[in-house]
Amino acid sequence: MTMWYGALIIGAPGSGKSTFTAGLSDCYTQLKRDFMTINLDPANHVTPYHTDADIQELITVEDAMDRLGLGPNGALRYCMQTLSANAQWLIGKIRANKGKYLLIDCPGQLELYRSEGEMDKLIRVLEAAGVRLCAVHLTDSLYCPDPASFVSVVMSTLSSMVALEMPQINVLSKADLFNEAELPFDLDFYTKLPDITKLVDVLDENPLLARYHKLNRAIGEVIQDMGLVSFTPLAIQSKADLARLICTIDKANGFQLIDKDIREIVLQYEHGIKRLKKNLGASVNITAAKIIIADEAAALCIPTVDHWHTCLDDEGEGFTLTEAESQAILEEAHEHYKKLIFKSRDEILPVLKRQMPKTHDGLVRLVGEDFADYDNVVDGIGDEDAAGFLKSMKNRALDLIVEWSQAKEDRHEMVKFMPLASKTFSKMQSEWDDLSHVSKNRMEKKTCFQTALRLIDQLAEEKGQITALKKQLNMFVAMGEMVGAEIEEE
Ligand SMILES: Nc1nc2c(ncn2[C@@H]2O[C@H](COP(=O)(O)OP(=O)(O)OP(=O)(O)O)[C@@H](O)[C@H]2O)c(=O)[nH]1
Ligand SMILES: [Mg+2]
Repeated sequence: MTMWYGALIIGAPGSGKSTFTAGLSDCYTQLKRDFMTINLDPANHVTPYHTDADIQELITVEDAMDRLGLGPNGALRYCMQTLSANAQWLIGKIRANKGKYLLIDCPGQLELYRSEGEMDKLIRVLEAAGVRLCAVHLTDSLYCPDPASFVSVVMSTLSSMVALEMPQINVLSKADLFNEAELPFDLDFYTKLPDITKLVDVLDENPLLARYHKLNRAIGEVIQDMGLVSFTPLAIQSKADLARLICTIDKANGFQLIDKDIREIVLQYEHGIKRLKKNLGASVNITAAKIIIADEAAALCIPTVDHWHTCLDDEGEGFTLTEAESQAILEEAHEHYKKLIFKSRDEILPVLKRQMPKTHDGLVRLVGEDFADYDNVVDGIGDEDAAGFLKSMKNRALDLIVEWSQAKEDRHEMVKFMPLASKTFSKMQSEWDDLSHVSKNRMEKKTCFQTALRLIDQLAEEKGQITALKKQLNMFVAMGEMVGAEIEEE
């Protein structure tokens, strides 16, 4: 399911929501984060940011006031009800911007943020469509000098936290206007709220409010007992404040995790994924490939990502033949193999070049001109035993090709060739068995041979090719042994 992450920017009228949306837009542009801005405030005629979707395309407060004779607040609620009823309009806008981070600027009227209210319903619909939001609730620090107002805005902050049932970050906006000298407490007190009942004590100093001492204390205790509200100060000009908030929001809505994951995949795995698709088919199961590589990496005691790079991030094209190339090689082999005779291993490539150029080119792409690429890899392992094994394997295979080229046209010679080939394969197997674990691991770290075989066998469009090949080889070795025993008896 496609997911969208974003911030739902809420708070009382004038608390700085639109300014904050604009501040985040600027930062995201600088950070090169793909985002879209959505204005859900039907009274926001001018926004300090570019809007990608705007509720005013659907309805405006003036429309509602004119047509239904409603006052500004009633009209706003009507607009939000219209939006709720037409949530698919908004979802369509979001779906058209796949994977973009959402910045949603909301209206300020507190009554919209009740439980089961207009915003609550809209949020649930968005959640069902795969939108993961974090509410950012702005509170104007201009309320700090008046304890009664401040207690009331803290209450409304708490109320939206409880009603909306979603992660919420509380911001004390316009922190640059906070003037400690004029206030009974410092900024830390207003943001961390260690004991809000102290503000209630200040209220008691006002004879008018002292009459409501019990009520005020009860409200203070509700806030205190909930222990949910604290604020992050924000001065919109401060990039440091914005950066801190961006990190907090990303953590709260889960974007931090996915963002890391996407970046990891894009940066660390992108090239390898392309190569896997090219070599094993576009529908190759990338997760299964990662599991195989992780498994092999664990056996080698190296990080998965390192092994992934070695196995798949070859800067060159790697050994891939198009279907047409493979077909051409098969046809060429079918036509010319009978005339093919090598006197020694050194003749193999030159003779192929003359008689079967397509096959020659394919082979050179795999091993390099004159086996140079093969030899480079072998020398790069940095392990004498492993290098010795691989060189011996190459020579044994080439010698076998020489023998086969000479025997293939003579049935009697072919009978003798079978036990010879069988012995060669058995020797290769025992040389492999004799190789120490350390050498095998060093070899695998450089060549990814074992890993590549597993990837091909388990993930290529036609599965089990390597397993089938091993079975055939085992059968061939057994047959060779049988034939060899018979020849000896004769
Ligand atoms: N000094 C200062 N002023 C700010 C800050 N943030 C916003 N303002 C100002 O506060 C006023 C209100 O800001 P808006 O962004 O329009 O607030 P709003 O919450 O979107 O308002 P409504 O859409 O009417 O609900 C504007 O004049 C802003 O310039 C800030 O961090 N510091
Ligand atoms: Mg606004």
